[in-house]
Amino acid sequence: MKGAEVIDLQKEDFVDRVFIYVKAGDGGNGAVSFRREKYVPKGGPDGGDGGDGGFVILRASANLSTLLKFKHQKKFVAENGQHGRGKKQSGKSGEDLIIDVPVGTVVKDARSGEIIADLNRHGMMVCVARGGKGGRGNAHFATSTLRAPRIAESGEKGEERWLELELKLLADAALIGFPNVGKSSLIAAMSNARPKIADYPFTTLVPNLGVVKLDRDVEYVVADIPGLIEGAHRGSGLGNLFLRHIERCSVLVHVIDIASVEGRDFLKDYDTILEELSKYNPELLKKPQLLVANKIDLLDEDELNGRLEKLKRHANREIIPVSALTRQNIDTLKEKIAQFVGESKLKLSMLPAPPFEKPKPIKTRLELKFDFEIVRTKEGFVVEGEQVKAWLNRYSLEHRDALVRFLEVLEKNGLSEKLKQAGAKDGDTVWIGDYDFEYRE
Ligand SMILES: Nc1nc2c(ncn2[C@@H]2O[C@H](COP(=O)(O)OP(=O)(O)OP(=O)(O)O)[C@@H](O)[C@H]2O)c(=O)[nH]1
Ligand SMILES: [Mg+2]
Repeated sequence: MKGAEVIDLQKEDFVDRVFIYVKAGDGGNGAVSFRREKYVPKGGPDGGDGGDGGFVILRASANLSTLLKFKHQKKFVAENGQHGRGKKQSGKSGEDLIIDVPVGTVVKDARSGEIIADLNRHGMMVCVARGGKGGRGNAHFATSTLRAPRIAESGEKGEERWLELELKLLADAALIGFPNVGKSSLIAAMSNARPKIADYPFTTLVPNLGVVKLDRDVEYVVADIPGLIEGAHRGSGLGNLFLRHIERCSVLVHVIDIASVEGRDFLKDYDTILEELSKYNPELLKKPQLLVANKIDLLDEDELNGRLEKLKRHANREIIPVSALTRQNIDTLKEKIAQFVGESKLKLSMLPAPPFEKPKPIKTRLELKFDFEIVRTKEGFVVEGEQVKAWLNRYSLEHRDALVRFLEVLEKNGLSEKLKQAGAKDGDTVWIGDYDFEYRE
């Protein structure tokens, strides 16, 4: 069992926040390839398509309570699509990367601050980066006039972005009970939370949260709620301010001072707390409740056993005797709470997940009609524009046919005319991306 971990909590809002980088997979390139057969000198084109890049998807999971795991890993990259090959073999698509986050995580674009999703139900998913579409192989480009096309598409780049994940931390389990019974001492013994502990009532003024981590996959958040007293539901003491925190927890951990240090009767304490809970909201009593008898170090064995027996008969539920001071039985308590919390999470995780429709991979639109500019530089005339860039990304012009085709498209959009206007003369150099030509009128 590993030690507990604690989040640096801001007292007022208990917000857990992390920034992560996500990158979807790039699409694989289409292949330029020709069939080779015996006795057939020139086979047809058979270059396969590239696979699509994997997506990055966030998924809400009831089994997580915090964003702690993102303190260690911040970079998430989905797999690229594989390139197409000869014999019309398509490249494999990249695996999607699914990242689990706790239910209640709000996902924002870190740059714009725009809210992308509020993942408030178990199983809810949102795509945060779309994979790039794979490029088509040359098998797609054969026409009656171009029977052996040397042309194929490159895969599109996958999306990438920084995300801000924000979680309003809610406790899974609430430690409740009279003042001074040792709630803060217990949260200190179970987690790394370091609340103030003192021998006077109402030491704790606002709930403290601590994260208890049993192993890699089991973690939960406990809240140390300020002491409740008789009349709390009406506003006596501090308790009523925090009863609504208790409403949001799935498990109640009811702490009793079995040694009666303050001279009160522990049976009466037990009843009073239940009564206050039920007067505030009767639904609270339906929550799973663990009964913890604290301060067992102050009693000798006979006395302790007698009292535990009495409490058991009175409350008719399982009791965990512990000492926050000597840490006796604290591990058992941690595991018992984990079990209770786990059961309530399991119920949540069995609800059907909301439907999710995966969006289409990224594919830039190539317009046949578009505008571009001619920029005169020392090296020659450069053809520039958004659509020019898109075409250059899509086709690698080292294949002659792709180059010819793109030049045709540019010509239809007035390439020669524009060059002339820009002052190009016979023999001048023209640049399109990394490729250069000689201008002829
Ligand atoms: N002997 C003994 N003393 C304990 C134990 N647990 C807590 N105490 C003492 O009991 C007193 C109250 O403990 P806290 O943890 O502050 O109690 P609390 O329930 O958080 O009290 P409030 O915040 O006032 O509601 C302190 O003096 C603790 O040292 C225990 O297991 N054994
Ligand atoms: Mg306290």
